[in-house]
Amino acid sequence: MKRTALSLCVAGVFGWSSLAAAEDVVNVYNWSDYISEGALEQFTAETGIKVNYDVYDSNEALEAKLMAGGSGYDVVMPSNSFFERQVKAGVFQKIDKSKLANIGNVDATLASQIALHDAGNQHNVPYAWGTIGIGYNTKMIEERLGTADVDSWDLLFKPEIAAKLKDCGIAVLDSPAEVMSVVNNYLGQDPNSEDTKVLEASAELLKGTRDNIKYFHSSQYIGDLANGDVCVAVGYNGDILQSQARAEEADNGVDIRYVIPNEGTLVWFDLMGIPADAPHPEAAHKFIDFILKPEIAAAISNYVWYAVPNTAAEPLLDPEVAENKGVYPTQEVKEKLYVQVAHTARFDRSLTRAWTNIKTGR
Ligand code: N2P
Repeated sequence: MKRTALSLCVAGVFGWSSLAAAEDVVNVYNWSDYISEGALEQFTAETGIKVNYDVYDSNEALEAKLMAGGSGYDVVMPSNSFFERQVKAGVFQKIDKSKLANIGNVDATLASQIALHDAGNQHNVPYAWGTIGIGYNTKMIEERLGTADVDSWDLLFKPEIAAKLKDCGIAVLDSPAEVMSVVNNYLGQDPNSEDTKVLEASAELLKGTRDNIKYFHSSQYIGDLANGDVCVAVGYNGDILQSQARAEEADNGVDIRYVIPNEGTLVWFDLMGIPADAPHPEAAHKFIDFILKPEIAAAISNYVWYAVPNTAAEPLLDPEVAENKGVYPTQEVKEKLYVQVAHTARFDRSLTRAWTNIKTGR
């Protein structure tokens, strides 16, 4: 699933300048496990443009590179709340929609929500969207809790319950802004709160269950859940469903389920943007337009188990994906989802400190 054609670190050292004039290459930096097999080869076959593809698993890591400038990337996919402040910081250039023959395929309802993060959607085209929830191994949970029906964040946030799962392994996303918003929401607070007292209370809650958590990482749990090396993962929906599919394929007796807890959770949108200093903006527009093709968007959704905001792709979705409530949630569940807005830089510093303390058990 992963494809790292050329190390962008090497490219960063030597610079892209010699390639800048010729738009026969595009440097794409995307989330890991987030594209269908063969899509990049198909793009190259159709356009003659070679794709340098590299992956990340953290908004914070991506943002550090973008804010520093000179990343060398042509297309990147931050989540909405991060995109919002990156636009404000001048990270992105405007997208020339007249170059996108397939822009009409974008789901208009979602686009109007996303416009709250980028006025007029001038700098973004949405790639995919999803939720954070709980992935778990039904057998291991049933053995320890007497039931495989999980419907609450209590599984993690009530230390007396989490302690029973410590031996089989709990993994949590290493994603401070997202995970803390989930904790705020669980505690009945505004998930977007920047109140220091709220941050302290949420940090305390996590510290209280820290000892039960095996690790914080934002992609390792896909393999670990599928192999039975962890029994619970607080993760991204599609990654957990990929893990479920991997276990089924391996026929290894591992049964994985994804649940959106009834207290509600975060819904995020990953948005394609072209950095202001992108060396190949023409090629970037072509890549974005390619992703918007109905058959490509559908192939991505079918392969990675994330929802795509592409109306024309809907008829092409596999029924097991289209009808999966973990991918395309019901209206009732949608009403329990909240959207994250951009944090101020000041709050972010407190959040980073709190998160480091939680992870290191201080
Ligand atoms: C893919 C994770 C994508 C979702 N591995 C994060 N927004």
